[in-house]
Amino acid sequence: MTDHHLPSQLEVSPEAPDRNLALELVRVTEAGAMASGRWVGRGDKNGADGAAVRAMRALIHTVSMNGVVVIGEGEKDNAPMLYNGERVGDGTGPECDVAVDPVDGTTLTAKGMANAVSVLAVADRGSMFDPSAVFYMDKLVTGPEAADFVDINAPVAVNIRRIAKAKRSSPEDVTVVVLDRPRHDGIVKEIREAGARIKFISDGDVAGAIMAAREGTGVDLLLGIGGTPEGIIAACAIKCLGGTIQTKLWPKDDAERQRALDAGHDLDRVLCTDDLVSGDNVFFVATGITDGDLLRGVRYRAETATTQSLVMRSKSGTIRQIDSVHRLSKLRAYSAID
Ligand code: VTB
Ligand code: MG
Ligand code: MG
Repeated sequence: MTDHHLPSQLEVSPEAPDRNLALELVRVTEAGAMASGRWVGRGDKNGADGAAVRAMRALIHTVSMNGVVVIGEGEKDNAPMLYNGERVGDGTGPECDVAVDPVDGTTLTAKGMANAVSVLAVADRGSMFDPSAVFYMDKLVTGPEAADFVDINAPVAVNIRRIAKAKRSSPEDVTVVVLDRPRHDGIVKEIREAGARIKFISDGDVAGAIMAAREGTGVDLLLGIGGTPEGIIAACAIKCLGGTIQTKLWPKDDAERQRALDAGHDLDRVLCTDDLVSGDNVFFVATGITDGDLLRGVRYRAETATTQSLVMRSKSGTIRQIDSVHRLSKLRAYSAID
């Protein structure tokens, strides 16, 4: 007798639901957030960062992946953990690139200000852009509605008008998130002249990029110069959310410009989402450290800590928001201020 409920091999292979690595990765950013969350407001950004790094490194080795850190805590000499080139994961499964920012917003954490997050992204081996040549990049991020109408080489006013049109609104309705830095005085003026509104952030343009791409945040566009590693991590998020990130390397001085040219970079080239992370097998997770526009920060109570995380996968496009309750007595490792 044939059993009609048993699928044949052929039926299973192409369409079978596979594992969503992000659901394992989220434990790592939860651990990072819970550890650095103890440092909120303590005025010690290195303490906050170090706590997140140690907690994440302890947990990342439980994740079933064969990972290499390509965006991490810098070169081995300066950072003994989660350094570029470090192998992470339990060593099983396909090779992958790992980008980690244990705390995006160490100053935000040290001051107890909004939007500090712990982030981690994973993609196929060799798919992430190497950020080492240039420290900063110029960035433009917007969500799916307006993605096809923006161009980082166009004037700010043109992009704002096009976003307004795509959203059937007017430039006055558009809100742009910008890192509050003197280097942005020019674009701030242009945004104001175009009639749009500005939300300044003091740090944390990974969260800023997600706000620009995500529906319902009140932010339509991110503009300005921020860290190159954060640009690639943001591209991983955009891969999952839809929308676009367009960037250009932005050398901070002549020496860096020359090094980038010597390394073969074309500084006029626009690097878009797919140039920053190729393929469609990207996982992105972020856990809130402090309360923010995207995620609630870590809350501690007598017995428990709660976290909120964004868990996304490009292949399926699933966006999960995960609220977790952690029982501290069972999790001494991440709850200690060490
Ligand atoms: C941004 C932001 C980071 O650095 O990349 C920024 O996302 C880069 O600019 O949170 P500055 O050197 O002017 O700070 C951070 O603010 C800190 O890593
Ligand atoms: Mg950091
Ligand atoms: Mg950072």
